[in-house]
Amino acid sequence: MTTTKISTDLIQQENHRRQDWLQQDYQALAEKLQRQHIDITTVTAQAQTLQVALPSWGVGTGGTRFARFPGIGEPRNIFEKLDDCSVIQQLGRMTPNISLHIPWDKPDDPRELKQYAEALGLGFDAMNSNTFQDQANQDLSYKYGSLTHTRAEVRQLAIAHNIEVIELGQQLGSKALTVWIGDGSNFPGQQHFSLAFGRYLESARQIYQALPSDWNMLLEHKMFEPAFYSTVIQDWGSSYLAAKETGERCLCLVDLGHHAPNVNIEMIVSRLAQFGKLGGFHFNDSKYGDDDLDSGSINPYQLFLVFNELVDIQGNMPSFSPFYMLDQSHNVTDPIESLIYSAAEVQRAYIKALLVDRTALSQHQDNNDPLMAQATLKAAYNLDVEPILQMARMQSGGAIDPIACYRASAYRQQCAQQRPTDKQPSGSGII
Ligand code: LRH
Ligand code: MN
Repeated sequence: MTTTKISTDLIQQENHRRQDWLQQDYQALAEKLQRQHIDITTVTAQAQTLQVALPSWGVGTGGTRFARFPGIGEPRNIFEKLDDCSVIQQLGRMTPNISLHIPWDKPDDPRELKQYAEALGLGFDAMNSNTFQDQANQDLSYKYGSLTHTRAEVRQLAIAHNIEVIELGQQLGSKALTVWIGDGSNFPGQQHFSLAFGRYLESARQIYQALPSDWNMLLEHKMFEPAFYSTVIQDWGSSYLAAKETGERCLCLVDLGHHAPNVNIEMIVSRLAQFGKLGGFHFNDSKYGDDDLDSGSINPYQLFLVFNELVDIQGNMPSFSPFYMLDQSHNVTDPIESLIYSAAEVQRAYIKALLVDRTALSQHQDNNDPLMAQATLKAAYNLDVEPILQMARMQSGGAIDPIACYRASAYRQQCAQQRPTDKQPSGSGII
């Protein structure tokens, strides 16, 4: 029996108040889709298969290098983070797994953590290593890099950390390791590009050798920050080359915020998938840099276009199942609300992509009819699929309106009672 943080009676009451309108809206959309020979119950069932992992580091209030303004009832440890994630899952029903970041979430007793998560009906998604910060008792620094550092002993320290993260992940039931490193340079001449990349490949191979046979290793590229002149794994090309050189189960992870403004990310998705190296996503949104804003909050059409590619790929490769995760920093909203809302925005993009008339689209492409090709995509994008999201949640025991339900539960206020806010001045950084 799963432990639940929100009373199921409250969810039923809140759903009961909205059920009739949902039925009306759902029926109206069903008739509209029927005209296109689409069965709404099939699409709703497909929507319920989408799962997006929650970032453990996104459950607490985030910050920037300037400041962090903690909210009330902040989670103080991984167990309270799991409690909050269980609320997101109970109301939204599409985020059953958590992606941990080590050592931020390093448990004293992995078995205890696994049992605690299982009691909440939660599991563990990809593990994230961290060689972009020095730990308190660390004698060798990552200041000038980690897996690509010029000194072998520093690289060995970073490799050992990644292997330790894999071993912990195995105890928790995870099936993937995400490797993002900030290694790079701030000035021309500071780093030898190919030597540094060569050191990366050697380190990645050593980590890959420790990878269990049913695991994936996900390489995450990023254009800049913390390095501001060059980054070793700076773009999808570098990531693809490294994944190819490292091994078959080494794939590329696309964090939407890690590209220059206006980069065509949906085409990068298509390329990586075409060559069998698309392994996962960190969903978020951004207007300028790696802003880590809520998914779909700035450029929802781009999120739709990414899923349009993913549905097309899935159509040709049924076994295609990338790791989907949110990677956001919630600086001014209640993180639980932002994660509920963002997961739903990812699901909305997926549902709209499922509704694209792909036969018509390929005809317009073959006939070089750009207007009708674009209009075919827009026809799906412009549909209001909210009734499908609500029905998918209600049918799987969640809330028709999860934000309203969350606020009615006063869960955050309860946490404020149970979790005294640390009066410490607001440090910076995301945890
Ligand atoms: C780097 C990144 C990476 C995580 C970190 C929290 O910007 O996207 O995925 O390790 O954020
Ligand atoms: Mn990321």
